[in-house]
Amino acid sequence: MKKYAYNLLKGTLFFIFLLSTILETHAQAGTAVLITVSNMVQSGNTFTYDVYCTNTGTTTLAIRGYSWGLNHTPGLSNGGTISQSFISRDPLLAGLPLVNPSSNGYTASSSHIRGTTVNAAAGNEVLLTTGVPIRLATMQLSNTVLWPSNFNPFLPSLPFSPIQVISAPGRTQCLMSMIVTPPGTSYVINGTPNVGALGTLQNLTAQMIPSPTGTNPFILNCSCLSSITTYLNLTACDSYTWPLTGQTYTSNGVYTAIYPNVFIPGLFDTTYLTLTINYSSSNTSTTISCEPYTWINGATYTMSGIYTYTALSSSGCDSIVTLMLTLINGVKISPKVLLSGAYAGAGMMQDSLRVKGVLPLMEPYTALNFTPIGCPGYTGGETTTAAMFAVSGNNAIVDWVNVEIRSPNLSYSKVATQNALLQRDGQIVDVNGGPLNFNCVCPGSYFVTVKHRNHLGVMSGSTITLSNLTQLIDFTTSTPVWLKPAAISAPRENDGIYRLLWPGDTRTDKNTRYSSVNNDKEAILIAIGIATPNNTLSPVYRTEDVNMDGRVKYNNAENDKNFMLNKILHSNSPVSSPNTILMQHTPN
Ligand SMILES: [Ca+2]
Ligand SMILES: [Ca+2]
Ligand SMILES: [Ca+2]
Repeated sequence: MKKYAYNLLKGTLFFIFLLSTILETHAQAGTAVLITVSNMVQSGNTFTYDVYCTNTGTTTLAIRGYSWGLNHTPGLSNGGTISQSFISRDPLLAGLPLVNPSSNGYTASSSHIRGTTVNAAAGNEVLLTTGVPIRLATMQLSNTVLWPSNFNPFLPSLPFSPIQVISAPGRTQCLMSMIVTPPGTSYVINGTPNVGALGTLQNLTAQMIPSPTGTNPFILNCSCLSSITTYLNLTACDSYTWPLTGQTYTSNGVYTAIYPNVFIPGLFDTTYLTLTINYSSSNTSTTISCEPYTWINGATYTMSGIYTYTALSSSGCDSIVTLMLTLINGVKISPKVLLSGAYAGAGMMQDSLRVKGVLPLMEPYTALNFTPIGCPGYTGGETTTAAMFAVSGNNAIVDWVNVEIRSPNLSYSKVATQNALLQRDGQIVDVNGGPLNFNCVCPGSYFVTVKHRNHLGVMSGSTITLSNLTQLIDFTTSTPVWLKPAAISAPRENDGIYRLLWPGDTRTDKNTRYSSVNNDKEAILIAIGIATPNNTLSPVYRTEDVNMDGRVKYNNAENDKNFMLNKILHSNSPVSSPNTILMQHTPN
């Protein structure tokens, strides 16, 4: 019995309704009451739950009677029949009328669970101390069959909707009969004015504790009751499409996915994704080079072009780099020489080797151990076509020659070489008949050398400025050529007007010698057979064919031995004899 409350507030009655959860937010001051439903405990085909009441305001209240209602999810009965009974309540409430003294408070047709008292007689009210939860009832629901498996009776749809304590058609929501002190005063109860003397009926909203989506949700018939909460950290480049949401994210953030638990219908799991987005980058560089260009990707480019390379940045994202490369297109030259062995006079040569069909389509110099130097991958081996050899007249091909571009410094090192074709008029062309293009040589000053397999080569007497405009280099005039130190023989043969390359180097060892060791005469004999010096090899393409008539002869008319000797004896170098040695005036 709470006489003090009765004496102060006799006859003053309030019915308190909390209309919505919004009003709950005002429940920290003034007059406010909170009803909570919690502590669901299952035992076979029964479960109990508690209903608590707390005076959450600052107004002193006394309770005279109370009722509540809960809607559960359809299907709870699982085909059976549900009944509800009162188990117990806080001993403080012993003076109030019992809950449901004459019925179980369950209505199957509306899935409604209800508890109700009648009001206590005036003077029997119970004081609700502010902030102290009082258990209004522990109730038990029983089913005639087992509950549905993994079933949440208070989870009607998604977990985002708070479990609402009831708004069932024809049913009163949670309500309590209250007495306030002091009497006869108007109060604002959760936003609704109440005049104590008249009394006002108001709805109360209860909330489930704990939340059905929390760590201990109301789930029947399941031992694995917890939702799964996952924290995920991911780093992606540019964007990330999260399979859990199907969304594509392009910026940093914490993203949430809520999705059904695969084991428990009605239970939802949550994953929090902390996403870091790094971005790809790209840039373009422009490079001009007159040499093969080796890029950051390790590749060496010998042609102008646009190249791209995809690397990984420090963040692990693509770093796309584009190279706009312009390569200088080398240098072009058009040298001119006359070979004494093939010389026909008047600045022209004969082309017996071509006429006799012994000229090879592939250059002979690589096989003679001339070192090919050029663009990356160049290994010599130039080939021409039968059509080139079908040309007659002044541009008919006499033979292959070897052309070198050499460094302007004293090393005279070879920068590039090319095997080319020599025309009857002395012009040297490439395998297609055009000027010689050294694609990988930068414009600049160079020495130029022309060599022949059985003639003594020459080098320009000074450096020549080369570019991609074809440079004529005429070794047939009196313009001085480079002189080899200590070499006493003339670098070229002088026919009075033209300069010719000395013939007779049958061994291709940069000299023409008729006598002594390693002389070029004996090579002729060896070629045709020492025991058969009168033999003739014909038609042949051989270095021993000094006069380039397609025959190798040691004796008799038009033999190569005497042709050689005749050139040596007329070399005047310094006083010619068969022992005179003609030297090639090139650095090597
Ligand atoms: Ca020509
Ligand atoms: Ca020789
Ligand atoms: Ca011959």
